[in-house]
Amino acid sequence: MTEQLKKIKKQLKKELEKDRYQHTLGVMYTASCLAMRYEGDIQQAMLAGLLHDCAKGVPGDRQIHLCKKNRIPIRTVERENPSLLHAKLGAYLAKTEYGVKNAEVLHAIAVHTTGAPQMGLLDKILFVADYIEPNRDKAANLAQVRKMAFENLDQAVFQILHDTMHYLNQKRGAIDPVTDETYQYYRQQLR
Ligand code: DGI
Ligand code: FE
Ligand code: FE
Repeated sequence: MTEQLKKIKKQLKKELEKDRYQHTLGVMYTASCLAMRYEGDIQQAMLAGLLHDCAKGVPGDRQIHLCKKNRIPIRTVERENPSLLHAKLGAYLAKTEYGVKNAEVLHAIAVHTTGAPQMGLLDKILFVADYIEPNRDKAANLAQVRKMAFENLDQAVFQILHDTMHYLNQKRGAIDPVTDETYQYYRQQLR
């Protein structure tokens, strides 16, 4: 593990709740495995995995405050569901508080909750790793998605979006237009 990763890991251990920290390590190692499988940059995958939820411990009202203060635009769906904000705010904090300079890593963190149409390899690796890491146990079709992740990454991205839309519809959660757009994009891609 690089010195940069070791240092950030120590910092996050203090910042995050125990379970969130364990999840973060799970995503870091799962992302590294996916990078091996798809010939991505392993260190970048680990860095994105380690930091992706770095803003998760910040309370909703403070997330909104920090976004306003730092001129990060807040959309209506984000104001109404501040849990969506930790991705964008996380990318900002990764840059300003944890010293990450790599634009691809920051982008992957920024889109990790909703996904985005035309995601790059690192974006997809983080999006999938977040869903399948070993500590996860609640999502539908987990065993199937875990296997699929190592066979066809785009298919796994689509399946996760499909199951997330279903989950949000069932619990009547607001669907972020970006989640919907991403879902439609990958559905079209796989036709
Ligand atoms: O931060 P994590 O819990 O590790 O994972 P995450 O950042 O992917 O957030 C997962 C939650 O985000 C999950 O409960 C589904 C939710 N989510 C994803 N897309 C949307 C969404 N929630 C709303 N309200 N709208 C969305 O479009
Ligand atoms: Fe997250
Ligand atoms: Fe996460």
